[in-house]
Amino acid sequence: EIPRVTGVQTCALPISTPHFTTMGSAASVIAELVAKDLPADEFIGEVLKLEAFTVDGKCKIDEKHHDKLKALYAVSKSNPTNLSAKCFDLAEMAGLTPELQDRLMMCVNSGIENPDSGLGVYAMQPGDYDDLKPFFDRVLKDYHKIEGETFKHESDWTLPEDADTAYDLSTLGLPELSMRIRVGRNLKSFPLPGAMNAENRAEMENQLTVAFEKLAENEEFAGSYNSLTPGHKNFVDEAAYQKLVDDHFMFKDMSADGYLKSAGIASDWPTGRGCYVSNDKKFVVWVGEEDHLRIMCMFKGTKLADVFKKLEKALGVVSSIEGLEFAFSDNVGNVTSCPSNLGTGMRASVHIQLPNLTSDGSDAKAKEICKPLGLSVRGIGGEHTPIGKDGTCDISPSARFCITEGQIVTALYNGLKLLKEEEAKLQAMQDAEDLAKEDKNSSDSFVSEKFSDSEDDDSFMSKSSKTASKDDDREKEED
Ligand code: ADP
Ligand code: DAR
Repeated sequence: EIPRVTGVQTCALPISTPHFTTMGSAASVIAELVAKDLPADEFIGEVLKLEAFTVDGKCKIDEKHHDKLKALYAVSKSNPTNLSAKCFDLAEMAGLTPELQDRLMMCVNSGIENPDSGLGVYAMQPGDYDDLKPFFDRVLKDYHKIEGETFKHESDWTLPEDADTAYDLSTLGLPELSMRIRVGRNLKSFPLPGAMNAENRAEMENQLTVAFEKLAENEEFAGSYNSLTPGHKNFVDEAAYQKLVDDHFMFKDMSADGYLKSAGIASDWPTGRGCYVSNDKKFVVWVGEEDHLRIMCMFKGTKLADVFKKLEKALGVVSSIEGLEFAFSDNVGNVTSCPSNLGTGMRASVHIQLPNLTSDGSDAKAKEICKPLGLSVRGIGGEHTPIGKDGTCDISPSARFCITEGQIVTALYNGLKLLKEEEAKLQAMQDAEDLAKEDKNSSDSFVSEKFSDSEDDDSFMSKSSKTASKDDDREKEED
């Protein structure tokens, strides 16, 4: 374990981490190397030769990782907000066992291959958040804006007693909206999606198919499973798959998502992927997307509490099915592939028309207004898709971690209240503008009518001055 130094500040030790490590003489040598502003590969190459990174003349970090580490350092310079690079500590990695070094490099691969990643990190094993805690704690604190040294996620599905009425969107003057709340869950008995092979994926799907057959016996959540795996007894063809996607019951082709591909999460597509849809179409379970399971309730209405309580009940039924034990950590709650979903794994959204905030056809203004409200804006096809032509946006609270499930629904209601006020302000401004235009048009048409039959073709001003002079003559006569 390399002890840590503090107080030595520089732009970037190996991977632009604010953390320095006590490496005695190495600290000053590294500072000299940093000052040389060497190309990333040269810099890392020199650092890894230092005594602090070697034992018996051999680098503590396996050679197979060196090129990726050089690329990660380059990302830390080109994309300093990419958390896979920003939060990485090379000296810390040198102190890990070879197995943990391998796991850590898998976790940051998406960020290395996609420098524009906001996070660039995905967990690969259910235990990664605990086994690689120093690194993941830095990522979680940065991404979820957690103050203070320690944090602990607590889940709580409690809503205020009056939530049925208090969180009724009709109180905001909103019509029935498409409401959806989903949670990401992973089975503790498998690697997370990024580290699964085709065999894992098929085996997990077969286990879940049996679980879904038990679920089909439940009166409220009875339904059927649709598999994309060729040869699976519930296999559906391309047309049926596309219909499920268009109806928002199924996820898009993951192989099109570069971030998920680099993380290994989209591997072996479409093996082991599918969706369970209840007969009433209000309850859906995705299999094999970014998490093993995405469990969701979705229907049109105004009562957020209805969809929340239905999901809570559904989750109770699913998690009671034998063999379905979810990966959970006392520190970080429900374990998810992406740190952005950790803890609750919950995204609560509505599809709402925002014609004024999207009047330029983009989501830019909506995102600008929503960000300070703690809301995310997505397109009608979900993440990385465009908003609707009618200005429909997918609005959801951004927070998932170190917030309770009940607080997320509260955040959605309160956010929509403020968002509606912003939309109304723009509408009022638009109405005033329209009125002013109408007034101008009507006065213009009045004037043009008044003078339309005059013999001379004077300009309006000369015409009006003529009117004024006639009025003067009349006043003089009266006097
Ligand atoms: P996730 O919510 O699981 O992070 P996405 O944002 O990609 O994933 O959305 C997945 C699918 O769910 C997309 O087809 C999207 O249109 C749909 N969706 C999300 N929110 C709603 C909603 N409130 N009503 C209807 N469909 C929704
Ligand atoms: N492109 C990834 C997305 C992170 C959040 N979205 C998820 N998990 N679907 C990034 O790191 O930017």
